[in-house]
Amino acid sequence: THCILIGAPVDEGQRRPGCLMGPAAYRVAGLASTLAALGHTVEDRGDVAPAPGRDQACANPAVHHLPEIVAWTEALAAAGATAMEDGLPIFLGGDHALALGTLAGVAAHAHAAGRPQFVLWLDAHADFHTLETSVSGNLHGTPMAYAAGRPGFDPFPPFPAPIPAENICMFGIRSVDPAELSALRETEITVNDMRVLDEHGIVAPLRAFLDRVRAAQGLLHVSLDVDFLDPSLAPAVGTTVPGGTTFREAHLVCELLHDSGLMTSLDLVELNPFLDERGRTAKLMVDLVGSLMGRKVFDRPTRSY
Ligand code: DIR
Ligand code: MN
Ligand code: MN
Ligand code: MN
Repeated sequence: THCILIGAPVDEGQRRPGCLMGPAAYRVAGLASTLAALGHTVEDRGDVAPAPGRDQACANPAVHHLPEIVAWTEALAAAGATAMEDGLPIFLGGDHALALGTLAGVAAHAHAAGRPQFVLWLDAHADFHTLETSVSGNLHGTPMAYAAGRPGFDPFPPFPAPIPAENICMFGIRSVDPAELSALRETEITVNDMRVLDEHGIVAPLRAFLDRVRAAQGLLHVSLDVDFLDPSLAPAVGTTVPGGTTFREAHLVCELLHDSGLMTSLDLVELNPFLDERGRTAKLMVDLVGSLMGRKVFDRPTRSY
């Protein structure tokens, strides 16, 4: 696979500075050499630099850094759509607001290619707020709503081809605000919260989703938020939520995704290296990418996919 690294040092989607150091931390933690050791080619396109933000009106006074995030969205959508032509983009965040842009970019590409776009959202949070419903005003809590085509994103470019709810699957969810919950209840989005994973494990719910992606010959964007992991494993994130996935659960998700051969783009988001313990979280994220891209202990024959 030709892996295209795209730095997205977005820091304005939340209030704890440090995510802007994420792309550098992934590079220091050996992401490129990890991919190369697995036999992939790697092209690092450096960090995206957005145009200066333009003033934007917003009725919700809590929302902050809207001009900056709109500018990031435009720049990352363009970089993402271009990279999809050339290989497998891996977006190095940056907070989760970067997914406003990456999802727009990959969805535009899928639409032009006549393929359905699917999303696997690995996160403690649903990130399903609109500009109107956000209580924190932190725009990292909005990308999934934008991509699903919810109204209330007027300052942003219209989402190119809104992703049908049936094509969206969330894993690891355990912190959802009331407005997100009532909106999610109105949709067909598959929400595999931690309770579902406790009861059914990783394999059955993930296979059910991947079978749908395969049957539709879809493109699959995976968005991996550091807080998908339990904070005891991955402390370097601004919004820790107890009760996250274990080391093996997270690797198993990645291994099954690799076996499926279906992933076509990837976000790594919310790493805040300023909160890390000597690169521990950055290295874990790089190890997970290793599993996503084919690292395994034995070459055991896998079940048909
Ligand atoms: C909360 C937290 N739902 C908010 N969101 C996220 O601020 O809207 N934390 N994404 O990581
Ligand atoms: Mn600022
Ligand atoms: Mn998130
Ligand atoms: Mn999160």
